[in-house]
Amino acid sequence: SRKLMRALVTGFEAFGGDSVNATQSALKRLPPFIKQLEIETLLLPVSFARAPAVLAAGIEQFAPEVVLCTGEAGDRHGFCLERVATNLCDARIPDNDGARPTGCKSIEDGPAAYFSTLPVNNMLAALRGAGLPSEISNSAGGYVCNHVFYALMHMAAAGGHRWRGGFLHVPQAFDAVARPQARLLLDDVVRAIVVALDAAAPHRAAG
Ligand code: PCA
Repeated sequence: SRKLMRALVTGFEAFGGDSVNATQSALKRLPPFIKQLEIETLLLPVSFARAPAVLAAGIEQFAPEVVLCTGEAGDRHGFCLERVATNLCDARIPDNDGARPTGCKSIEDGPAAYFSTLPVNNMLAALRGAGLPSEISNSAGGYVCNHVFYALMHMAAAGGHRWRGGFLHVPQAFDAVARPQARLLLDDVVRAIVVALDAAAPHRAAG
């Protein structure tokens, strides 16, 4: 079928005193379509309190079939397909509102964890096939990315949704001013998101 489908891709603002976030920069460079996937982008605040509602509103408005949230993880060497969101907030640094929750739950009455409902194995094979250093990660950390990923999967589990969702962590990308040391190029981040989305599209086999 040549029916158009929609994908919502989110990224984050800069945080932790940085002036850039590779995911925010990459969002601006994404194409409007990837084959029959129509791409909508949404920037999320690095805020434990505010990000989940912004995400929920975006999903409501765009009615996507696929939701891929992305965030930057400065300590990762490759692209990390997150397999599991845990019901945990455990921040090492304050978020952009100055909040630093530690050792608490993302959602008080939620289960311990949710798995991504995107085909992470397919996506990994596609990323590696495109020559992009990638792995599957079993922890999205304890900061706002995990919190948003957990909120996303909690929404998905609530039912009545036809979308599948997951999370991709990306390394820092070169920026002449802010990230002169980074070896990865922003174009590679854009390419990774495109390849991951194409492999996650519902017309593909699950894996
Ligand atoms: N990375 C952070 C939050 C925002 C972002 O891009 C994280 O990994 O939690």
